[in-house]
Amino acid sequence: MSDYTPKPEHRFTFGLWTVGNPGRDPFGEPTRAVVDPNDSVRKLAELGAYGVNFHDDDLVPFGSDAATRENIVSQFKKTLDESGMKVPMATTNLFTQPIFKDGAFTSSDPKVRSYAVQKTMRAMDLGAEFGAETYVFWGGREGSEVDGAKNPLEPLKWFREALNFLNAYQMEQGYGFKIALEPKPNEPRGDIYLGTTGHALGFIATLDHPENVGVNPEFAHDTMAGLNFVHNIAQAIDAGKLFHIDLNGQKPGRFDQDLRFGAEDLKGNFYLVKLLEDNNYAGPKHFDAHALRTSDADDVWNFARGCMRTYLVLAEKARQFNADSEIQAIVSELNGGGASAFAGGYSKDSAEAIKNQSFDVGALTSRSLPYEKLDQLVIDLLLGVR
Ligand code: GLT
Ligand code: MN
Ligand code: MN
Repeated sequence: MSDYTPKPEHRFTFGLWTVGNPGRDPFGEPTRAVVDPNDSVRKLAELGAYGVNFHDDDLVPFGSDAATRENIVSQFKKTLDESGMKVPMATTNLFTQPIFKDGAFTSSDPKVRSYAVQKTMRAMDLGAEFGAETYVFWGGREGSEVDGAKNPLEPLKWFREALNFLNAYQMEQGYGFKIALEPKPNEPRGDIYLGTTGHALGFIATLDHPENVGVNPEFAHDTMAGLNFVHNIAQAIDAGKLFHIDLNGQKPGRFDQDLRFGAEDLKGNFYLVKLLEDNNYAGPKHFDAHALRTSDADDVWNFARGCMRTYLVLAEKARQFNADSEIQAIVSELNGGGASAFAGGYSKDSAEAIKNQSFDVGALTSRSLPYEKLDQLVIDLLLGVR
């Protein structure tokens, strides 16, 4: 029996807003008391997490005066020191306050856009005080319901201006952040700009300093769009842009459920963990999820334990997959063909050679692809009967 005890070296993190989620939803009041961030840190340390992440307003409530901010910050630093917990990522809340009702960086009001930039610079200062390495941009309100209201090219321009400005600010301050864009297709806006990981990757190439901008994909968000998260993460890794990841559970075609990691689509999550582990993903494994509204305060910690445990179990299953001789024989057989005739790149000679090459179309067509067999072996592995 393996040891599935989470340890700091696994780099599991939680947002203060995740374990602190009081169970409010659009139809109902909270079902749990608000949790003091210091208590969340102490409890998560006890459970073996590596660190916590926060929005500016999660730690220092919106509108706090300078003295209040000072007190909160010094107490929180003390708690982190005592517990050994880190703050690897920080972000800005640009969605709760009504001023952001029509967007922050993509509001058509230039004063709102400037205010959003001011709030983000201050939040970057706060994140840097805690040693954050990654700075996330989730544009929950950056979207529309009425596309007649603004030329859809403008929000892209405004978003780019804001990101370029803020990246220059943090570079000048010497914060050294890796900037990570977090896409989502919809909710709370009817449609959110740059709705998927692929959209974000395309947009990054248009920035002044694309080199330190990457993505923070979330399982729930790409799954809401009906996409294959594993493929999206592979594309982010291929582009050298997987700076951070939000792990959780989600059924396709629903609102953003933010369920416990592994609560849905175990097979998809298995391939996701395998991809991360096989490629030595070294960033934080952040659980952006929350306990069910039906949970009481104690059950929240069952939720947090469950996220980490399932990851570790799936990591072990990935090792088993890699060591299973029957599975590996099939995989090698399927992939044993070597390189294509054009893999070495274009030349006049190779073009000529391929043009003249003869192919046994019948034999190639009738090649056996025992995917059913392979998939059932994976099912047996995951169900623990292998
Ligand atoms: C919010 C959202 C998440 C983002 C957080 C970062 S806030 O909870 O649903 O997906 O990661 O801003
Ligand atoms: Mn989510
Ligand atoms: Mn998220």
